[in-house]
Amino acid sequence: MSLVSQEQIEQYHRDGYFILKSVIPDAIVEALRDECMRIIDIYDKEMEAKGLTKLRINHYKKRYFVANRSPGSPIMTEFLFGELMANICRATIGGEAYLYNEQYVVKAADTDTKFAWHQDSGYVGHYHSAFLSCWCALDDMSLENGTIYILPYSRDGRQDSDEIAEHPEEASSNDKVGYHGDDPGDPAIVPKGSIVVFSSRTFHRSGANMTDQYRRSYLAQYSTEPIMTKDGSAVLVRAEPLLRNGVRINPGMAAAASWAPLMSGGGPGEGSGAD
Ligand SMILES: O=C(O)CCC(=O)C(=O)O
Repeated sequence: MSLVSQEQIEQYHRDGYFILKSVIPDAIVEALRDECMRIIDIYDKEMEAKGLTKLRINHYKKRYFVANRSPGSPIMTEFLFGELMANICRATIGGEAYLYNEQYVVKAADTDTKFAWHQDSGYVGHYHSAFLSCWCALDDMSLENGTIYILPYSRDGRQDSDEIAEHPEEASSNDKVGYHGDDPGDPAIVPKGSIVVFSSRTFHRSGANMTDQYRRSYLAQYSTEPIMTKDGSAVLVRAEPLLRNGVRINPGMAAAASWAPLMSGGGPGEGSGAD
């Protein structure tokens, strides 16, 4: 049986998302979690050195979006360019896929850690083809620890599922907010190792972490073509090929070697504007 069922493919096109439960092996979840904590530790030290408690949408010891650290990490690179992600891309966006962005999203034990309704496309800032977001749960996800909530297309009020809403910035958090209705969305209550797969046009949010444990996710995003800056002169974040004609053309480390690490720029949390 293939990883993604026909029913899930239909749900992706109809509702904008589907869920794969417990598909990441435990050892990989643990390795990604270890990398996450190592990277957050470095990030904390960077914020401390700069004397910052808020850096774009990052809030010291509360909520972190740390993007595009995979070039320094073999485990992250193997995961991003491995067969699991390749399978999900083939089933959703098809045989051409580029890594666009990747980031850890960490909520520390703090009630001030919710993240506002948005489309990932709302963080890009100009029109682009929809891309794919694979939100990987590195901890068991619950209402209490601030899982994500998804709003299916049929409930988000848009006329056209390709539409990117306006995303004005919320002053207190710097979050961009794209949905202002009162639908709470559907929470993804999933065990660690699960993946919520959704389109960059799908509205989602996440709750506050009310527990005394970290809540960690890893978001891997893939586009069907390079996503460029508005004037088309440069790649916006990343455009490293994963699939061409459905075939994995970059298994292993080649992408990491050919890409200069962005240590202080790139992802949503770090200033590219893309989420
Ligand atoms: O992990 C989360 O809390 C949500 C992350 C998210 O929505 C995003 O990065 O687009």
